[in-house]
Amino acid sequence: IEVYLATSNRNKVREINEILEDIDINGSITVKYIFDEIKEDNFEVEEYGETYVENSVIKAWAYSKLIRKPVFSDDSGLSIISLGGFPGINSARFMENESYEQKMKKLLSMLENKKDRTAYFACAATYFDPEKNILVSCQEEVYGKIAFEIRGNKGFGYDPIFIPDGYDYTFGELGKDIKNKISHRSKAIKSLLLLLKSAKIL
Ligand code: ITT
Repeated sequence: IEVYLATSNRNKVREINEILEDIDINGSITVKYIFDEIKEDNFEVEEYGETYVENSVIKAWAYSKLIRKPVFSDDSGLSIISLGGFPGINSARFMENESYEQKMKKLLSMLENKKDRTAYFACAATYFDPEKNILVSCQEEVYGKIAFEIRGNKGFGYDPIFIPDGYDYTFGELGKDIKNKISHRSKAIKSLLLLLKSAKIL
């Protein structure tokens, strides 16, 4: 089966397809990048929700209008406990016009006088079928610590400052095989597929 992913972020498409490689739900399943098929240069979704799940539903609903087919969506972010969960659902919008290097440097400087470096990545995954009106969402997290410096260049976004529990390296150093075994996105996609399979939706 092929399902469109309601996102403007190609990294998510790549990563979810890597995760789906080992999964069999009545055959193989892959996600497709909507903007490879539909050219909508000015398409933007306002993510006005207050939770990851709400924002993933908002994206699934908005993108399904573009293609009128079932979609998956992903809303995710990094929450740092001693910063009150910041940047959280604002992980993409925080310092929006700066590079991820600048964004990570800023977070490291905000942690300079904090003892607790606990953080988690969260991912809400949604499936929405606009014709049958089926909506299924779930959320998963991976806990860890914020590193003392930017380390590694694998992955994307905040991966080079996140050290998952049980490891001494950042997601930026660990690479896709380990990341895709334990990440928030991998757990959320697997939970979503389990829900869809047990409800006989997929
Ligand atoms: P769409 O909304 O179009 O899907 P986006 O990149 O804006 O794309 P989000 O609103 O979900 O996506 O924001 C997620 C942010 O959290 C984004 O800045 C990512 O860099 C960061 N993030 C999410 N998952 C991550 C991961 O696995 N590794 C590193 N950073 C991640």
